[in-house]
Amino acid sequence: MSNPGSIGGLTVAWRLNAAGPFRVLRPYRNVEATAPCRTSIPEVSKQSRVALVKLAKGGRMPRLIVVSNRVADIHSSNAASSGGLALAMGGALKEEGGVWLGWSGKAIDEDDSPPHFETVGKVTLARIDLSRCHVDEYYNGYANRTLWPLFHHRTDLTAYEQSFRDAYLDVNRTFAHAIRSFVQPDDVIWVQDYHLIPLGRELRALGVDNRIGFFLHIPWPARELFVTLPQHADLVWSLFGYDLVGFQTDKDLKAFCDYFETELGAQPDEDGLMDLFGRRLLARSYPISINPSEMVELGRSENAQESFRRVREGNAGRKILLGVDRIDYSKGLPHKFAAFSRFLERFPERRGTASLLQIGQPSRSLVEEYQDVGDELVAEAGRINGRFGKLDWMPLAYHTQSYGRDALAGIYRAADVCLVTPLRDGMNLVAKEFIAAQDPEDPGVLILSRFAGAAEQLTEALLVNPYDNEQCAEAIAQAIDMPLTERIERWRTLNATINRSSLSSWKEDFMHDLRASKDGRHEAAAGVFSF
Ligand code: GDG
Repeated sequence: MSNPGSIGGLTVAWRLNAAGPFRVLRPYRNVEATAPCRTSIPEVSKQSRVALVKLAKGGRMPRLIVVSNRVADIHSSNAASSGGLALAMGGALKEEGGVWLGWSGKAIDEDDSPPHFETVGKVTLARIDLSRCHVDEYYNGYANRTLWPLFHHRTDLTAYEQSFRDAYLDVNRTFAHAIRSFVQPDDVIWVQDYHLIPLGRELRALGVDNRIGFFLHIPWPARELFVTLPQHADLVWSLFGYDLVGFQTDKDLKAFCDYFETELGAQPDEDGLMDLFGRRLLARSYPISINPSEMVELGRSENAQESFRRVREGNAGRKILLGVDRIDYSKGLPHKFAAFSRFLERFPERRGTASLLQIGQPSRSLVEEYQDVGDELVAEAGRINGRFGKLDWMPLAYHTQSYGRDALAGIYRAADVCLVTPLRDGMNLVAKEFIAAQDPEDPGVLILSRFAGAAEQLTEALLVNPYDNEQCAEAIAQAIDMPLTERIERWRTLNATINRSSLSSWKEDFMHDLRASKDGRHEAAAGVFSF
């Protein structure tokens, strides 16, 4: 709900804040009224181009070119920030050789830079610095204030600004030009996530005829909400620049197909192929996973043993409930705290017998809605501790520092119960990491939101509706009381599921289908297509 106004020459958009007892109006964005971002396309130097072409010739062809918003530091596998995507892409690239292109994370005063290349072994990292304006309007704007909230069904937080969309298209164009400068005929391009939906179309418009795949890490929204996006058809249509589009779950794929059926009267065939206006798109689901053996291996490390010991000793004689989430409104953290509070209220005899350890990794802190969630959690944790705490028991520990992946493996193993309760989530890798890290003889219990993509596969978890306080409080009690035989039985099934579809098989399945995909490409290369 926004209502643009003007204060002292600034355009100010207002949103309704429903957090408190009163609904107050406050600005969610302060931008100069005019000044769109400048958009000169950066040139890749001849020297860099020659070096890259040489590299391509020296390596095993064809190369994989991965493109994502950020390029991870794949040379440090234990970096606190290394998530599933970094590990998957880093692994694929190290194995096959190739290039990873994306934003460096730097905001500069000038226009977007050409990529800076860094090659280690068979992998070249290509990092682009973005102008401050683009960071604000593309990254903090269209990606994280428009697409992220909308795709997570938070239309109340979605900002529909033309300048955001313009910057989004600019940055996608910048990336496309950078790729065109070094792409070789047999290279396969794999584009990641919602930041880069139009990249395939931009590449086609530049005559890039390679195989190009796209994977969406977040959920695809319900049609009724998606159509609130101005120029929604253009965004969808731009996906026809790809040969293959992958979703996390069958549910997402279904929502995507529903859009075509209802808005355009088109339907995919049983293989997922869609023909529309003479172009062809293959759409399938590829649930992302983890490499379970990596989690088991990390669990044996010294840091894991140490964190395991410290968590257990700090909670001696008590059940340990654990949460590990990015601080994001989609993760349902305030709902989780409320469920824990309800658990303590409903079962007074259990006070002092269990503690919740919530690890919250700060993210997107320049976006106001994220600051709001962070503030709310600190206040709520204090309220719960103030209300229920005793001299020798703090019910809820809320940490915002990052842990190494090895330390995290030990923390997972030390927990009796893991609460993964997002309001909406593409997959959720924490749920899978927790299962993989457990002791097979004495495994913990997973409480999982039915709205996480992972719930489609992990049906032996205790599935809950995170909006239902009572049900979540009961699930906590059930998890704590669960007999060992039932815990083992559930865990075995969950672990078998995870082992059937690892991160490596996710990547291989997608790459296999992408390499096998054909045509549509040539028609797409021919034209500019937009609604
Ligand atoms: C998006 C989609 C989809 C967390 N704290 C620490 C830490 N983490 C790691 C976890 C896990 C990763 O971050 C979080 O992954 P999720 O899957 O839960 O969530 P998103 O970041 O929202 O990711 C999601 C995913 O993409 C992949 O497709 O599953 O649905 O939203 O790996 O372990 N890692 C370390 N220290 C921490 O303190 N090292």
